[in-house]
Amino acid sequence: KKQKPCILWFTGLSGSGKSTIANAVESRLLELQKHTYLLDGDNIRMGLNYGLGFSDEDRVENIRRIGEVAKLFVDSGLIVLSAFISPFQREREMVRKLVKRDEFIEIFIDTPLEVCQSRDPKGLYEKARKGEIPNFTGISSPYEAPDKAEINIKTDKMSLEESVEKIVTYLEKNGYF
Ligand code: GGZ
Repeated sequence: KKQKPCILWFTGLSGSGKSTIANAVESRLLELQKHTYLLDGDNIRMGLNYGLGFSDEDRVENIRRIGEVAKLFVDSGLIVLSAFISPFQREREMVRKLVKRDEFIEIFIDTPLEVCQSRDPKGLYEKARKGEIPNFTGISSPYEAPDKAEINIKTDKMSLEESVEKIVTYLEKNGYF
């Protein structure tokens, strides 16, 4: 089935729902017989970027490498899904410029910090508040929200199904398939 390659760049706080939504979008795309690849902490921070931590410098390098890998997959014709906090506007813009204009689709998983903190699925926010995790995004390290993301998802106002629908509809309407 025809498809136009692109990067679906998810950004948002820890616990915002990036991975959950990216995984659900990928499942939906596979049902539609699209060819995809999902980049996330499990396959990147454990491998290619093993050894990088959470200082500003390491996060910049993390995102730079992910951007370059995403570009390679776009060259190979895939719809790439990338699910990292990617807290800095500057690096997200850097990745945007690596590919053609319509090949970078920024998706802001806009979940308020308070909601992420109350979800706290891995107990990381609690640890961060106690000072046990340094440079924790939203607590002791900044998150720069996008101001012109192609797609905004408010997870406290939309279900997972609605979020997936919004993203897939955007791709259909804009001629990606
Ligand atoms: C933020 C951290 C930190 C610190 C470990 N700050 O909820 P998670 O666990 O599964 O997702 C978070 C993940 C963030 O890694 P990214 O590669 O997406 O970050 S970035 O784009 O900023 O490079 C969290 C865990 O790693 N984690 N320490 N200090 N998140």
